[in-house]
Amino acid sequence: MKIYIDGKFYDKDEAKVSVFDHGVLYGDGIFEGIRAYNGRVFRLDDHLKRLADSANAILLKLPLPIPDIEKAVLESVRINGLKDAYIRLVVTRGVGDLGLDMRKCHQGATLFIIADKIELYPDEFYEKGLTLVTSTIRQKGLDQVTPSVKSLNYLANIMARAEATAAGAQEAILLNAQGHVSECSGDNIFFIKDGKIFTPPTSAGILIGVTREVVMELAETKLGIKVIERNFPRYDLYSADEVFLTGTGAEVIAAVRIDGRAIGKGAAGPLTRLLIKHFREYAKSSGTPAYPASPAGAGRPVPAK
Ligand code: PXG
Repeated sequence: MKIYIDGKFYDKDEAKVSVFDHGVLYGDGIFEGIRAYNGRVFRLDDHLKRLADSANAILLKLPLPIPDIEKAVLESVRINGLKDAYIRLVVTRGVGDLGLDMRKCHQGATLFIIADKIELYPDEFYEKGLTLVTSTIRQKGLDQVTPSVKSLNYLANIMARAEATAAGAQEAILLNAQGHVSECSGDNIFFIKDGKIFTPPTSAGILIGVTREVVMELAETKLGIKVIERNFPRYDLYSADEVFLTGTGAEVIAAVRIDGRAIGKGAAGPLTRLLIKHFREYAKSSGTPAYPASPAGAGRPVPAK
């Protein structure tokens, strides 16, 4: 495995950052989790836009212009010979003396990219659905560093996930300070009631998921259903016809048990199944190619969206 760090590729054992990196010392940095399907990087433009927005929000100057970061991502997939991949892109504040002052990081930000094989939920989870619990940990408020910044501070999410694991569940729901549902530890959440699809708005405190946006588009274009963004309490999940999660890792996946209650019929529902199907078809047929197109015209370059 070759890992990109600041313009060079290193073997896995040699790929290291300094103990003085403020990403390590303070969690001062941002990241993206991206997927490639069959040699094409899914929604790369959207991920890089979100990275730029996160950087701007935390006053971090990216070490490279976005087009150069895009090239580094594609090269990382290529050099590792990957077709289906999970790409982890991290930008830290870089090396600096001890202390919170970001001006200590004179050398500027560090960018590293890991491109690896992807680990997925077993197939049966897409049929049977996931079990969720509500975490005791509250979502960060909008008056804090907003959850829309994909920052290196994931402790709350990690603790919430540990609560889910301890309860025999796969994911944890985070309520915000108002008691509204925001999102899960690593996924956005939706519910379906009477043929309508609902999801929390960005003002509930969520990561604006790339998969969330794709699913909202697919729901509209393929199912003819507009997704309604509104605040809602857990009650709306308990009494929903279907609940599903979206995320780069999980894609679209049903949630069939929440806090001990069965949701709908207790298995992946019909609209969720349709969305899973449309999402997979779309994911396979789109994305930015990491490899040059073959001469026969197979795998012609496809626009990034
Ligand atoms: N909410 C949170 C808190 C997330 O971390 C999502 C929603 C879904 O966003 P996307 O853009 O993926 O649709 C996430 C995404 C990892 C990993 O390595 C985590 C995510 C994505 C990919 C990998 O744990 N979280």
